Amino acid sequence: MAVQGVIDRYRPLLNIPEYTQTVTLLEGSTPLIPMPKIAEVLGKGCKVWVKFEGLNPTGSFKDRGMTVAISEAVGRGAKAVICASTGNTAASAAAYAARSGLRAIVLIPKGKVAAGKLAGAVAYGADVFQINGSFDDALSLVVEISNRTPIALVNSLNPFRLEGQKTAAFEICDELGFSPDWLCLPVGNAGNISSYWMGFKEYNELKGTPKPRILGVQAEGSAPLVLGHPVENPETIATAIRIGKPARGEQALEAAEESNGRIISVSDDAILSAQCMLAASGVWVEPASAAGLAGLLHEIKAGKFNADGKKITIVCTGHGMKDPDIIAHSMPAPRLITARAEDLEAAILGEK
Ligand code: AN7
Repeated sequence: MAVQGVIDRYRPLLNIPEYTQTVTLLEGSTPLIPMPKIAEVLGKGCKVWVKFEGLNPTGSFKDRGMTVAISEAVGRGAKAVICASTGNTAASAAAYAARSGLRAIVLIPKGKVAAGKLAGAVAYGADVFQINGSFDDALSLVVEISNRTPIALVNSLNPFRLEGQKTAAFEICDELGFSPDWLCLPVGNAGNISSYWMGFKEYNELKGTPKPRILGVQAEGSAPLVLGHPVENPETIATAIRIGKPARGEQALEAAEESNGRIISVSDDAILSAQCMLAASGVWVEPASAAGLAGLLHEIKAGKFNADGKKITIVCTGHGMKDPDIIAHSMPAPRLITARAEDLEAAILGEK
């Protein structure tokens, strides 16, 4: 099968207008990587896969939704798109806009966007603006502008974003030949959890594939859906999910409830240690992307989750290279040695 983007691969299952003009970077079809070492830690006879969304063209799952949002915008004659972003949406919007000749305008919270994301948005040629404020402030500004002008909003309030992102659920079912018992993933603005649930429900109706239970995971300092109210000053080292008023919050809570799952929160330390655990199996993800595993470990430790015999998919939403500084801070710097073979040998043998 020739390489396809998500629109070509799943077009009959996408609720998109006729006039949609496909703009693709051949996103999607990301690997579902077996994680036997982690499965052993989680429970007896359980099977674990990582859906590694960091391997999309701009390094995150956002590309699935962006191909559809931009394709729709182009089809209807939009000349510019706008989004607020904690980083990945910005980079993705910028790339797909560049590909289709649209202007991309992105608004980010100053100082809170990881280096690899900001660099991407700039490299793809977006007009990047920053505010002294949060993602939530930025989102309300871009919503207002998109209401006042013909500039198309490409945040996940845009329903076409969800149409694209639900394809990840299709891919998991198609690849496994069944659906997992549990799907674990980070929750920020809550578009992705809503998309997955849509996708699994649709496959259930179409093909009878059973629906998984969903474990959504927020960071403790940014956990509006766990606390039950917006968080004015969200904080977390996982800047991707540093969001206090999720646009799709209601839908996310519904997904958790309908799937007989739940949304929980974990500490930044738990996120960082899950990030290391994934890296120790060769999968380096950005901090937010480790939240799903962190949540799973948290629930198992608290005796609230029995992983024995379960089939579990962990969604890792973004690549580790998006946020290299985190690792530089949490890991020891490489040891400096003199440029002599004896020193290198001694260092390797641990004599010094
Ligand atoms: C790596 O880029 O909100 O719950 O502006 O980048 O669908 O918001 C990013 C979110 C998880 C949360 N993992 O997904 C943005 C933005 C990564 C992310 C999420 C994001 P949603």
